[in-house]
Amino acid sequence: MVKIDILTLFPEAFSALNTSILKRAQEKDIIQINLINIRDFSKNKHKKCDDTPFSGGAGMLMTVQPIYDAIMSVKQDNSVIIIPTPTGEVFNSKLSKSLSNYEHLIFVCGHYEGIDERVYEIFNPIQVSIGDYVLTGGEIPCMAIVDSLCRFIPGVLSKDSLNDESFSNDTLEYPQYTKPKNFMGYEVPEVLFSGNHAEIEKWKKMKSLEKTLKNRPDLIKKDTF
Ligand code: 6GU
Repeated sequence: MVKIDILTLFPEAFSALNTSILKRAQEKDIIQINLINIRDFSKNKHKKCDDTPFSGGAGMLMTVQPIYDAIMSVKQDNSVIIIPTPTGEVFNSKLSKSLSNYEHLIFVCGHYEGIDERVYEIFNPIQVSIGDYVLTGGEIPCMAIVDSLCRFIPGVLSKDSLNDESFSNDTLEYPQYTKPKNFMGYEVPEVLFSGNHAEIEKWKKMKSLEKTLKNRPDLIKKDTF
C-alpha cells in the first residue's frame, strides 16, 4: 500500500480525491490518503500559521514552526517530501511515474505567497510545479500530482489502460468513438468496423501523429519521419 499524507491549511479542498477511481483504490487498500491540518500544529495561541515576509513585499508567508511539527508528526525513514510550488521542476508523466514507486509520500501545500525558505533548507523536498502560471495555493497542484501518480500504482487502473494513452510514447492519444455509429449524421470512421487490425493500427498512429502535430508540435522528435 502506498501511503500519501497531505499537509494543508485547507483539508476540505481535497474531497475530489475521495471520488471515482481514487475512492475505489482507497477502499481496496491499494493507496491510503490522509489529510493533516497544519493549523493543528501551530504553537501560537491563536493557531496562527502565516506572517509578513522580512523582505517586505505583498502578502503573507506560511511560518516554519507549524509545518515543521506537522511534517515530523508523519515522517518515517522511507518518506519522500514533495512541495508543490510554481518555482519547482515542471511536472510530467515521467516524474509522475517515478513518484508512484515510493511507499510514503508527504505533500506540503503552501498557500498565500508561499512558505518560509527554512522548510526547504531543513527537509530538502522535491519541488514540483504543474506549469508556467500561478495558482493561489498548492492544494490544486497537489491533487493533480496525486491523481496522476496514483494511476501508475499497480491495481489502481484496469490492465492495459496505461499503454496507449497520451504521453506514454511522446505522442497524444488517438480519437475514440463509442455507440451509436451515427449521431445526427456524425458517423464513426468506417475503418474502425473493418476488422482489419493492421489498418486500424495504422489509422490510430496517423490520427495520433496528426493530433500531436496540431496541438503539441514540441513533442515530435526530428527523427519521427
Ligand atoms: Cl505547484 N503552486 C502554485 N501556487 N501555483 C502553481 C503551481 C504550484 N504550479 C503551477 N502554478
